[in-house]
Amino acid sequence: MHETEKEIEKVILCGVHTGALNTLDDTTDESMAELFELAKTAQAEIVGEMVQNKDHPEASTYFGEGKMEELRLAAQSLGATLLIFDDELTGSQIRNIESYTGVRTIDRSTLILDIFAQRAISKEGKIQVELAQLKYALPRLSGMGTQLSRLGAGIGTRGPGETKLESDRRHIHRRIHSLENELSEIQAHRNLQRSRREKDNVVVAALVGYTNAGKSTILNYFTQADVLAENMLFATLDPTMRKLSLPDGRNGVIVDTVGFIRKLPHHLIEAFKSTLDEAVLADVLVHVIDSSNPEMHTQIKVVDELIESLGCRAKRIIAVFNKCDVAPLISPRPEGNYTDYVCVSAKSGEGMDKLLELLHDALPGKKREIEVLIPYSDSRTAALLHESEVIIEESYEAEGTRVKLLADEALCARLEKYIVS
Ligand SMILES: Nc1nc2c(ncn2[C@@H]2O[C@H](COP(=O)(O)OP(=O)(O)OP(=O)(O)O)[C@@H](O)[C@H]2O)c(=O)[nH]1
Ligand SMILES: [Mg+2]
Repeated sequence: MHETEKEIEKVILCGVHTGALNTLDDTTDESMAELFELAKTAQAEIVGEMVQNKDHPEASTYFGEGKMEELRLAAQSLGATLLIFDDELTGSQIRNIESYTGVRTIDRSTLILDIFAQRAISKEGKIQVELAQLKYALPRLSGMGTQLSRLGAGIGTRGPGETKLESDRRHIHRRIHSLENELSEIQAHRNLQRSRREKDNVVVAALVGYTNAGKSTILNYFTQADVLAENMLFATLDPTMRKLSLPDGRNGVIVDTVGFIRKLPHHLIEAFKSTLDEAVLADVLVHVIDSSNPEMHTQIKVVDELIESLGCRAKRIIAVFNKCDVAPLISPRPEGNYTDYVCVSAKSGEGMDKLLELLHDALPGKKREIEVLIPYSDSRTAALLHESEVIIEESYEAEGTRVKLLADEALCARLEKYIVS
């Protein structure tokens, strides 16, 4: 079969610079740079960029009147086929901008959703993305361009166009309902797996962090997982779980999760709730930070805020300043919400032992090495130790059996009267 090559979109990126540099919602230079990366990730060709200094975006057209005209002319002369705005647009803003410029218009959220749609592999991931897309589209139907409800628009406010809109709405509601049902079935399966892990005392560490920070590379380092780790945004969508061998033999699992980014559409967070639960319910969070990125501090803030909004603030959090092979030296204890921190390079392996040590200490059920002397009269305790396979060294002496072993708190308490060191 022939597949016609997808035409490359020629894009102009648009944003408003409010000057309020300390708020994360502002369209700063970094946010525009990120929009650039996102557009590139979606395989667009960026032909221009337009930023207006303004207290806040205009309600009707986002840009002011003069800037709109400038945008219209620029779009014409550059042959732009798509305008991407850095903030979420309303349905009427989309409609107004499109009819003024004659160019299809989307916003940052739509772009992120589009990238997610390209990346989704698992059934769960696909459902989550579609759900987020539909919920995003619903209040914007009348402005959504040709895909859904263009028929009849512009002729009159009622008539066939309106009817089409209504049936589109109904259709979307039905679809949302059926997707939510499917998702809750998958969720039930996930819960079952989780309760099995809990029953087996499997401890869980979840990798969270800004997109492209190196989460998957860390997972691969520890577990030879072969998860796609790429220099691109949102390489990972599905949570990947791998066995983590802790030095004291405890059963651990490490989970890789979807990356965060500023201005992540809230419908997306909502739809990804079930996968993000893997992080929410983990014993320890590992916040992976790209310390070579000049925007490191903003990115830490974005992730901290998301951790907080997921209700995980009180969790034990290990901050991992990754990519230390190419990063400038980190100041002692950089700002952020975490219990411990470590500088590593998942690429060269530097600091990774220390990270494993921190995980070992932070995960529940930690074992420590003790030495006990068990009198020959207590054969039950000796048998118990042999069964639980925790013995490192054993020797028979006049007073009893001398055993060096790894013991968790419960076992330590039980052996207390025999402990010699
Ligand atoms: N120099 C250097 N590059 C690294 C290091 N760790 C990861 N990278 C690179 O950073 C890029 C992103 O790594 P990933 O592991 O895919 O990042 P991620 O956090 O999983 O990203 P998403 O899945 O997109 O959220 C890749 O090109 C890696 O090779 C490191 O320690 N040093
Ligand atoms: Mg990844």
